[in-house]
Amino acid sequence: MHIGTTLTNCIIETQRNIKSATGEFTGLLNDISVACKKISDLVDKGDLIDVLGSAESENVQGETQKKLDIISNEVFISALSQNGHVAGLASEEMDEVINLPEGAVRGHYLVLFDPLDGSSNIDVNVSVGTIFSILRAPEGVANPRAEDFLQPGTRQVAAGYCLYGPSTMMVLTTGQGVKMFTLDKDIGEFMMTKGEASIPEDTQEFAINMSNSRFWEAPVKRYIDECLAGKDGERGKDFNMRWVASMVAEVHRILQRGGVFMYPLDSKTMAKGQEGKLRLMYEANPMSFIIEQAGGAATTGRERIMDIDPQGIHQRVPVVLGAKNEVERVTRYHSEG
Ligand code: AHM
Ligand code: MG
Repeated sequence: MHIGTTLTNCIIETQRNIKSATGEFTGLLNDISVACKKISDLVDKGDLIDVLGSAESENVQGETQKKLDIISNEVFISALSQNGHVAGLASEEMDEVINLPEGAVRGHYLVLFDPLDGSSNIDVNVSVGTIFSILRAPEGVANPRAEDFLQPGTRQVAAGYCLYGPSTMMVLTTGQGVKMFTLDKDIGEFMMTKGEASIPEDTQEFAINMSNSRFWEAPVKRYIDECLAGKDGERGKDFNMRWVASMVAEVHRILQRGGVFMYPLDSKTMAKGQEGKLRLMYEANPMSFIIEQAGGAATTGRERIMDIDPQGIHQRVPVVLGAKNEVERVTRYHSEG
């Protein structure tokens, strides 16, 4: 597969190498790319078509929904439920898992997604994205229940995100490395612009919401303090910091130029009965799959994210991901207490 090939061709070529492939997975990735193109178009038009601002409703997690959260969710569900490629869907914006209407053709896959991650950024014209995780559906189940979706990240068949930034980019893994595609809006196709993303093992750049520092646990404080001490401290080198507040943009930066991203456990979220901010099934797991496939690592600080046995569709977990040596250091600090 060469730079400049279309996402569609790339998916077809991958399918050719799998003897038992039926074309269903290819069809599913195509449905996802169509949904992302539609969302990209809505994000582009923004205020021109009155899609910005709050919808004045709350999702299951008690977060205020933006108009575009709701519209993107509808776009994704409609693009994925009509072509017989999925058995069921689960979304950040929906309390329950989504079953297909009676009579609709069922496929063999389950897709979990966050239709518009980082949507607090949407009204200020900063990058947002769609994240998705693809799992196999259990055989012979017409209407999968939540339990059927609760598979560890290691069972993901594919994962990806679409970043709506200055360019719209689709980043995808099927477990054989990470490929990047840029949307050519003139011809409506995602074109491959990077065949093999790879994250350097070391870095001098970290991303964390510093305003939460007083709520962090000691190991995270220790790690960040050492980064801030720079050349004069333990690490003997200066660090730079970035925080977009849009996980898709942070992960994309790490894939492009390295770094470490953390949304650790903190006493603020614990007080709300939550184990972290980010959601395991449609944020942490797909991003961990991508990061690991690019040579990085992803843990909660205590365990590998993709090994977690999920307990709920909307379960939250602490996240530390990116440059392997940095993630290992943070994990070591947790084990040292
Ligand atoms: P969302 O799914 O409601 O958009 O929340 C997830 C986002 C992540 O993209 C980002 O890393 C984080 O929330 C930002 O949190 P904060 O506002 O605390 O900086
Ligand atoms: Mg999100």
